[in-house]
Amino acid sequence: MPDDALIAVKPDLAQGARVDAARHRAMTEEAIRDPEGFWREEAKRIAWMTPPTKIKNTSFEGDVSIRWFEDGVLNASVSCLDRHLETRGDQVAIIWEGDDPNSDARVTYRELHERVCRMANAMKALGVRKGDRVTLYLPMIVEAAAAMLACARIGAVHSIVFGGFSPDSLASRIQDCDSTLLITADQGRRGGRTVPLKTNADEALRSCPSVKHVLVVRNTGGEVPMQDGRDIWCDEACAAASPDCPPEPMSAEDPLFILYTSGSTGKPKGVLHTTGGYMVWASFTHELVFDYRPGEVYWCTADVGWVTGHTYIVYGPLANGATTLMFEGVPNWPGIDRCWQVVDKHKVNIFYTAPTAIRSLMREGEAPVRKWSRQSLRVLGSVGEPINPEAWMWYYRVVGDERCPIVDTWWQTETGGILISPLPGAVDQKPGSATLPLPGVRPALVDGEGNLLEGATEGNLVILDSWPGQMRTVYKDHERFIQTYFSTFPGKYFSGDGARRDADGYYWITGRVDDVLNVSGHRMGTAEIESALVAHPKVAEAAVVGMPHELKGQGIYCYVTLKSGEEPSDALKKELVAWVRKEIGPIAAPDAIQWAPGLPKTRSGKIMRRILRKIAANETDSLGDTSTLADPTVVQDLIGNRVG
Ligand code: 6R9
Repeated sequence: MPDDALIAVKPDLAQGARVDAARHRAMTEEAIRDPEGFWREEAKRIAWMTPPTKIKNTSFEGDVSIRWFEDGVLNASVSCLDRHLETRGDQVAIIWEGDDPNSDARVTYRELHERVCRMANAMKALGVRKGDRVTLYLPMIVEAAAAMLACARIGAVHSIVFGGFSPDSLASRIQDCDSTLLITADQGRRGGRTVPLKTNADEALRSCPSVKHVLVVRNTGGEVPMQDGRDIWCDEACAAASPDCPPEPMSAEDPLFILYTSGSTGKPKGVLHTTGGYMVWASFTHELVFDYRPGEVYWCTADVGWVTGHTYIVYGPLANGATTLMFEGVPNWPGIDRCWQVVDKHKVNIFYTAPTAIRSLMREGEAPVRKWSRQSLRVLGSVGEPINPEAWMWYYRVVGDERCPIVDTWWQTETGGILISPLPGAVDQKPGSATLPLPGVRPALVDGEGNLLEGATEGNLVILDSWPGQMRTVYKDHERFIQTYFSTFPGKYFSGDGARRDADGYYWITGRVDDVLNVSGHRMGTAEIESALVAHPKVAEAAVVGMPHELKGQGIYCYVTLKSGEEPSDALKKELVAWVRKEIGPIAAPDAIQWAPGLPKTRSGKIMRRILRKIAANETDSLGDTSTLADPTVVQDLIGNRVG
């Protein structure tokens, strides 16, 4: 697809939009010209006990200090709950759709408020105080959102560990932040199977002396052992607790949550977000990027165990008084059409998912999508990895019937919320491009030495100045924070991603820079080659890594998953090599293609290239940590069928 393929903003969308092109330009200019004034105004979108007078106090130099709205006082749960009671107390806050298509629930703002207050009081009764850390290990049930907000209510810092993580991963995350309380459930449900959360938690807690109590949500009703004195049923504790819980006054820079995320090296980092700036950013970006309008049903398919679930299932939508859909299940169970069935059932207006999900649905063809009306859909979103133009077009053409704009949202756990994305009513889209920065975001591209690059070019993606939603530190390790994000290019935040900027100033994220190949002195994004492969009609998914190559420095090693029904053959390999040569140029011709029935992915759907690089390099005795893989058996299969 040519770069200049442009899908213009539809006039009807621009008309009713929260932000149109003119407003987008004005906001962008204003935020650069007068950040203090701009953010002083935007801060009013959330509820303050004491409004801030000091707006921005940030430095990317030296010790790196980031403070926003620092003399403001607030409680995040008030913005998400209390302030809506008068205007929309009986509006549905959360639609819960169970794993089983016959189970769902609706919780109004008033009901959610009461549930949160009861849980907050139950936590208080167990001795949890402001500043204490509470780990959440929960399935996608309403209690997960309630527990987050209950922590916020009393000033406790939540740390969510994705329910698919192993007991070991849970234990190390509890140990790092010394949580005193764990909130979990008897079991979770996903794709018709149960997940043994309480049993996993028991195993983890053997090495977590800091945890004094465990609140256990009765979810499946499955039989689980309860340890006397330590484990308490959540429903009983909440029933006994008062529904009245005054919100704890928090300083804007008091921590709201910790979320562990893996970097390129070492153990997962505890990314720390604070209260005021994060809430402003969550609300601002959710409203602008999804063009959220009152009364609409909004569905983000992420899990609350990831940052996307924090900002775009709970804090952003609830701060904006939205109806947010929480889905317990998986996109392909009981049928491959589950997402569209849910869209029709709940009349979803805004749908936000990951490219990996789109590609796997695309693999099954159009019929399962066409079976459902999807008439309610208005805006579609993508997040988590670069979306190749073919998947983008399929999403646009088949899922959105060429009616819904696609917002390809670039951001990271560290950024708290979206930084680069089109706005549905303001920014023309280009398939595969995250397009332009949001107002107040100052991205730039730098070369290897940190020199700023101008115009249409390619380089390392940095951010020049702070935005309110930025992480403040690595929990208990500020040195690592500085080291990881501010030492490669001193004075600038380094994202770890590479990007291209075209003549229109649009950004095209090429992937992590550690995934960039250097073939005969030519730099190439693995995402570019993957995108070309996936554009072939027989290819469902592809992952490309570098491998040591005598002549070229690095050779191109491709793992290719074919669409169902397609047969692997040597002839097809040749065809694919020729295809990539044609799509990108001879320099991109793959040196090796391996058929991969499955790719090693984390449970959030990210391909673990580190492992693929090792297999390609035939260094399979040093694969490193594979504990975060969704399906570890995939790796053995790939090793057994290595090429070359
Ligand atoms: C929100 C989230 C962050 C990394 C990021 C980048 C990749 C996310 C993207 C994207 C291209 C997009 N990424 N969104 N790449 N286009 N729209 O995913 O956070 O889990 O911390 O991952 O994901 O490489 O650096 P996180």
